[in-house]
Amino acid sequence: MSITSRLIVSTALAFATTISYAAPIVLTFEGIANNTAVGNFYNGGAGINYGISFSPDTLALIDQDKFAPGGGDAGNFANEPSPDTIMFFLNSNNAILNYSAGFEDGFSFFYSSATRGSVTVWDGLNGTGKLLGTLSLSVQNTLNCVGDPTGEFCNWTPLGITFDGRARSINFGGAADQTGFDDITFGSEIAGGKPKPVPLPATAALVVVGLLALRRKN
Ligand SMILES: [Ca+2]
Ligand SMILES: [Ca+2]
Ligand SMILES: [Ca+2]
Repeated sequence: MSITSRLIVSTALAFATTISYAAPIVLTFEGIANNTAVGNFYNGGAGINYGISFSPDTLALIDQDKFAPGGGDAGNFANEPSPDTIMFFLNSNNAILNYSAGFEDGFSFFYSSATRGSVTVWDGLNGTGKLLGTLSLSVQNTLNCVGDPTGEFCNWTPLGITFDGRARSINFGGAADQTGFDDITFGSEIAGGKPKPVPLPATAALVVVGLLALRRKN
């Protein structure tokens, strides 16, 4: 292999590294039973094991339209981003998400709220350490609504932030009881995650490499 072709190979590898990054993690809460604690569902439970745990008063809630009329104490919501399950906190003093491995770059979710509130991002576990960011929630749960077919918490707004450092916990205590969450997203400020980057087609990559090679000769 000549020095020229080694240079071309290293250029191609650099391209591959630049255009690939970890896909954001999105928690949809699908698969958790109605009025059941989220708890360790995503921490070695029945869901994907992300090492993400929720404090005890965190419940999954399923849209009441999924049940027969009068068929239980289910969710009064509509138009949830990923049907039919959302998450909410019963107790504002105990509304913590811990992500032991931590995450970077961004945090986001969809919410529907009947009260103003805030959600905070921390670099330590259990809402401790350095405050990395605050997301402010407004009262918007009934705005511009049509049901699916019914539910008063029918407007869901994406909300997200970017931050520096590595986050390990979220405190939802400023938004408990009157706020629903869905598609909680780690690693992106866009709720539900960014579209996956499209890898360069092989032919396009070869053209780029070829052009670089041509330029190097000049
Ligand atoms: Ca629904
Ligand atoms: Ca509904
Ligand atoms: Ca969902």
